[in-house]
Amino acid sequence: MSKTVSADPYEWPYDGDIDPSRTALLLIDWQHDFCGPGGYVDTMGYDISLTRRGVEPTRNVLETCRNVPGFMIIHTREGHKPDLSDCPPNKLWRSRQIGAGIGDAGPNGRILIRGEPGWQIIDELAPIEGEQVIDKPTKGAFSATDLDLVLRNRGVTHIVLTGITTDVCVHTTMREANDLGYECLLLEDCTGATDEGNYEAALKMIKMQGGVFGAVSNSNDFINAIN
Ligand code: C5J
Repeated sequence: MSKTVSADPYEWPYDGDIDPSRTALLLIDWQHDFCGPGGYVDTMGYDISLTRRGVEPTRNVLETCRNVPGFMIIHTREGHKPDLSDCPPNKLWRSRQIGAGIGDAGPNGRILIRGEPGWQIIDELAPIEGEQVIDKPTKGAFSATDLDLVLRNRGVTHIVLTGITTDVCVHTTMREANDLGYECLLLEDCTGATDEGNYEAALKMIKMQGGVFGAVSNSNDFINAIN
């Protein structure tokens, strides 16, 4: 393969062709709690059509990557232990303030609790055998997980990000990855936020300073590049 992706603010990646053996597709928190009816985001009163709209483009990217030998695929899930021992008290307090208390009972079981229906990844993007799933009590996928170790063990140096929400878990993860030296690309139609202004701002922030956190592209350009 000798391919790069048309991206903003630079043709991605910075160091030449995409090498599938050194690249991972990251699917961040495609869980019912963040894009399904009765989940955490819905219970907070936000519009889940904004967080759902990346599902189809992401499915196309996922299917494409599944057909590229050696392309690592990693899913993440945000959630807490049933006894909430891994939930910081301030995170718990804030969730209660907005009427969607972590651990409270809801239509999809206890909100953001591991093993509950709301915590599951949606069927459209569910992991299949051989794909890694990283559970995290955090917004970023690197702190409090073994994601960095898993990536380094496979020699991964480049990460393509999809997921929800753009301004929270996706951004935090992209910033962590960038600080750790990973070369990052976010696919803008494969992500969504609970607020359109935050979505736009999150994309803009990535592109400042010549790509301070990496670059931004879209599903079509990425698929065309690796096909
Ligand atoms: C949030 C996430 N928004 N997955 N989590 O609380 O972005």
